[in-house]
Amino acid sequence: MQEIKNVFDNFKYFFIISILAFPFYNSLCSRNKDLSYTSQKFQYEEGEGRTNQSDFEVIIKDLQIPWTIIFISRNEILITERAGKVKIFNLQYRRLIREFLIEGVKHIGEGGLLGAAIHPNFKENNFVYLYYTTEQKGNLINRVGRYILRNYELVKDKIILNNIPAGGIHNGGRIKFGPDGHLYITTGDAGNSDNSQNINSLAGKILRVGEDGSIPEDNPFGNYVYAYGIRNSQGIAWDAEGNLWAIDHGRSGIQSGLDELNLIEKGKNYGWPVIQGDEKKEGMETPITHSGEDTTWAPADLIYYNNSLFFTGLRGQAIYKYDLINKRLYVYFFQKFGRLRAITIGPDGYFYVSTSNRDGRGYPSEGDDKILKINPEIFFDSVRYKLDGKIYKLLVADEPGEWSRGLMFIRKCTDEFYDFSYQINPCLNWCDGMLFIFPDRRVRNFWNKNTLVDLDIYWIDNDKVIGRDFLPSFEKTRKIYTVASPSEVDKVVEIIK
Ligand SMILES: [Ca+2]
Repeated sequence: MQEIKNVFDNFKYFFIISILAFPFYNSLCSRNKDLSYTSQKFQYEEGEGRTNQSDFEVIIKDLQIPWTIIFISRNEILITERAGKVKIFNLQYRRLIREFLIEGVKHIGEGGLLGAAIHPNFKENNFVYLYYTTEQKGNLINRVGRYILRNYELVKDKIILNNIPAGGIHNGGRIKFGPDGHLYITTGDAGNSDNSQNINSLAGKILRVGEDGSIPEDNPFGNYVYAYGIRNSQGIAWDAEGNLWAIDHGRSGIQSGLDELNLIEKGKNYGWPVIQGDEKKEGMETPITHSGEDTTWAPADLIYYNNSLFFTGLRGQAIYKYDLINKRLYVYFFQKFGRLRAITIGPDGYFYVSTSNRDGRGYPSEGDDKILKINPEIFFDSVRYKLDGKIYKLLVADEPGEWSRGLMFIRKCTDEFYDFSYQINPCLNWCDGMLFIFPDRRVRNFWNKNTLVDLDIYWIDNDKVIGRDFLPSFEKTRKIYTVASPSEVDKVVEIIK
């Protein structure tokens, strides 16, 4: 009975749509006949959601908790595995060419062989820096050691920084050379949150160390500490202006959430454990953005690319993009590969990302852990359609205005025009553009708020508008495909006035 009623309802809506839309449709077509693509068949490219096969590929399989990926030459990557191995792969042949077991690594809980970095003059001095958990006089500590990688042999050189407090959890572990030539090291509170506010402890900090382990003269407290009040940062990156950014894990347990993205300045206090989320306190820094109380990113690594910060999510199981211009957060590949950890950009301009499904908190699938190669273009104009052999892009809106997640998505409407008429949110406070198309809940009543003509789609090819449609014409084709998978919300077609 319910079903019959639905069908009736749907039919009713179709009727209303047709009546409402008819004059607009006519006027649009008569204005610009060559923009009519309505009779042609749209075909979404193979792949899931907005991603095509060519947008990402698995290039290495069967790793054990890869923690860091760094390029040591155009075709060679160095990977750390948390259990204690450094592996070097040739990407051209996709082959493991060397592996080294790092002496002394204690793989306990979240500790083990974590970060790696190469010296800015690596080509000359062959210096590789490794951050790892080890045991010293019966105590668990974290340490940064320098190694020399020459002729495919990795030789221990010296300890750069020792006695960073370690624990079963919160070992930090990301290391990167900054634009100033110093080595930056993220540490966690090692399970003792008091460490974070203590500027004499190396735990819960962002540290800044000379390439040889010295204390840079202009460090703020005369020791290795560069910034404090950190809970467990595992990712830092500098943007094009040289600003330092860091992700930080927020509280865990039942109340897990409030993961942070912070703009890091020398000597500043990032609040843990005194303030969280939006809380403010004099002398402490509130994050630029955070995940909210009910969402956990578990951010694991951070890079900067094209006015955006990208970070991976372990528990969040996604790649996140924070757009520094419109200050919005976008979510990609949600739950597609499981837990994600390392992310880097190769000399070829592609992103390289590792899964972390074998770290005891995931569900490994065949081939885990993997290294994925991802075309970064998909994070910027990822919405593509194939039409008669040509690929068209729909651009991303910078500021879609008042719309909520999942609003307005026309999802695989197949042959049934009825599919339009399912309710998602009462829609659109913004009907002044065109837009469309968002996951997963379907659309109903969206013509109620304004007139139907407000809902246009513009087809864009190489940044030129080459076609335009609006709802009734889609109904005619009766074939519409997704622009993003339901889980990859937060993408909008650009509004062109
Ligand atoms: Ca904080």
